[in-house]
Amino acid sequence: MYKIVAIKLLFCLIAMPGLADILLDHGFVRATPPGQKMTAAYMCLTNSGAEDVVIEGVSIKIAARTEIHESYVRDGMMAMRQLPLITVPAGGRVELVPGGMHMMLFGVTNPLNEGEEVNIVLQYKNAASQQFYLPVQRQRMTSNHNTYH
Ligand SMILES: [Cu+2]
Repeated sequence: MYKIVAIKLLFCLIAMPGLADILLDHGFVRATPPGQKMTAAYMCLTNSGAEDVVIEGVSIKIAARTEIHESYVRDGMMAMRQLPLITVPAGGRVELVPGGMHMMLFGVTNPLNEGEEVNIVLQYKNAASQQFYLPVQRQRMTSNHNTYH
């Protein structure tokens, strides 16, 4: 009994410093057919806190490496560039959607099937981290008709 209370207290103490107020919704990882080692994750991040939250690392277990990317148009062609971090402003919202910012997963060894869940850990600059689960979904129609990212 006392042991359980003590353990719970310990977790609270660990979680408290710099506990980020990030809410994740509309998240999904795009399903992969066998043989495809790369895919992308999308999500909306809302910061209900009074301070900006800077995401400087992303770790997704089923991928060897995850990068923060941004799609943009260069000479009429879709291109991507890597971003060092994502800042979710205090009281603000950042949307990672097909055709815009996204997380790029490299080294995905097993096919991702619709209905599965993927563990994702966001590492914040203040050393706190937060864990989420994203569902795997097939290609989703988007308003900008972008089919690449
Ligand atoms: Cu990308």
